[in-house]
Amino acid sequence: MPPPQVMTGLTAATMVDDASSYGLVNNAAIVVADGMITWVGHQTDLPSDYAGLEHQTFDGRLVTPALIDCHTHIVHGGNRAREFEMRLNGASYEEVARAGGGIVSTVAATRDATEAELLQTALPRVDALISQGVGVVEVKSGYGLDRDTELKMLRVARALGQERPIRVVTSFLGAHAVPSGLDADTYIDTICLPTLEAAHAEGLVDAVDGFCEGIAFDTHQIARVFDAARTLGLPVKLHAEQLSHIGGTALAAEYGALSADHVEYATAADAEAMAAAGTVAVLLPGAFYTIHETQAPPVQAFRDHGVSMAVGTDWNPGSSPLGSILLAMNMTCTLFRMTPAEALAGTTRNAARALGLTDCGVIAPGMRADLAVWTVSDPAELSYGIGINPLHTRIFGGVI
Ligand code: DI6
Ligand code: FE
Repeated sequence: MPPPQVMTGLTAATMVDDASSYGLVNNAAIVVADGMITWVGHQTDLPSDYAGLEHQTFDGRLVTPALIDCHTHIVHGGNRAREFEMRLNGASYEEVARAGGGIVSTVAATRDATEAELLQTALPRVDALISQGVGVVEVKSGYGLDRDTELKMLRVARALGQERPIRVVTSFLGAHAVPSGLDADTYIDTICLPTLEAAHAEGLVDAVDGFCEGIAFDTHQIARVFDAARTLGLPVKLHAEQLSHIGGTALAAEYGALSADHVEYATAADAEAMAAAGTVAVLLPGAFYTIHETQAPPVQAFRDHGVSMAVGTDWNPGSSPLGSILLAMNMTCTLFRMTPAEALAGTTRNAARALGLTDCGVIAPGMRADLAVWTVSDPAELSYGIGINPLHTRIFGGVI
C-alpha cells in the first residue's frame, strides 16, 4: 500500500455535526490513506509517524468536504428554451404543462435519444459539477414514463459514474408525470410499478422518488409507489409541496422518507413531522427562481424544529436549467435567507443525509477522502460569490 498522503497548510471547514457552524480548524492537516481520511486536526498535533512523511501544502487555502448535488435530472433529451420563451410571454408553468408542454415534451425527446446520445449530453453536465468540487451527484429517471426509457435513463446514470470520477446515486422517478393517453392510476399500476421492479432487479435503483402535485400524482397514488418501494427494501423521497399544499410532505414523513424536496408550501406542522421522521428538507432555489415562485420554503420552521436542510440544483430542462451548485448555494441564501454556513451544510453533510450516505459530507476520520480545496479565505465566500468558481483542487477517493 502507498504511504499515507499528508495535506497541510489548510483551513478546514470540517462540517462535523456537533459544530455550531463550519466546524473550522485553522492551520489544519489532513491525512489520507487508501482513499479514506485517517486523521484531521491542527498541524501541530500531527502524530509523529505522519509528521515525518512528505507533505503537500496548500498555502492556507480552505478545504471542505467535496460538494454533493443531491437532486438532479441531468439525464434527459432536448431542452426547453422554447417554453422559457412562452413563459416570458405570459404563460405560467402549470399552463405550459396543461398545454402539453412541460415534462411531457422532454419525455418525447428522451424517448427518441439513444443510450449513447443521452450519455454524451449528460457528461458535460457532470463535468460542470465536477469542476465545482462535486463528488456525489444524485440522478433521477422520470423522463421516460415507459419501461424501456426509464431503464435507459437509469443505465445512463450508472454509466456516468463509470465514465467520470464521481459517485452517482440514482432515484427512480417513474411517478413524475402522467404520460398522454393514460390516467394516473392505470399508469401507476401497469407501467410505473412493474418498471420499478425491473429497474431494481437490474440494480439500477438506490431510492424511489415521486412528484406529488395537482399536475402529477396525489398522495394515494404516491403511497402505492412508496408501498412498492418498501416491499423492495428501497428508501423513498418525494417532490412535495412545490406548487401547492396537498399533503406530500406529511406522507413522506409517514414513510420515513430520506427527504422531501422543494417544500415551498410546507407548513410548520409538516416541519414537525419531518423532524420526527428524520426527513431532510431539500431546498431547490433554481426552480423557485425559474418559475417566478413567490412562496419561499419555511426555513425558520425547519430551523425551529431541527429539520436538516440540504440544497440542490434540481438541474432539469424545464423548471431549473441550473448547472451550478455554487450558484444554488448563493440563491438559497439570497432567496431563502439561509446562512452561508447552512448553505454549505446543505451541499455537504445534509446532502449526504438526504441520499442516505454515511461515508461522506464531513471531514472526519473514517470518511471517504472526497475533498474540495478552494482559493478563498472565508467559507462564506463560497455562497457569497455569484457566478464565481474558486475551486483549486478536487480530491475524489484520495485521488487529485
Ligand atoms: N418538479 C420540478 O421542478 C421538476 N420536476 C418536478 O417534479 C420539473 C421537471 C420539468 O419541468 O421537466
Ligand atoms: Fe426535481
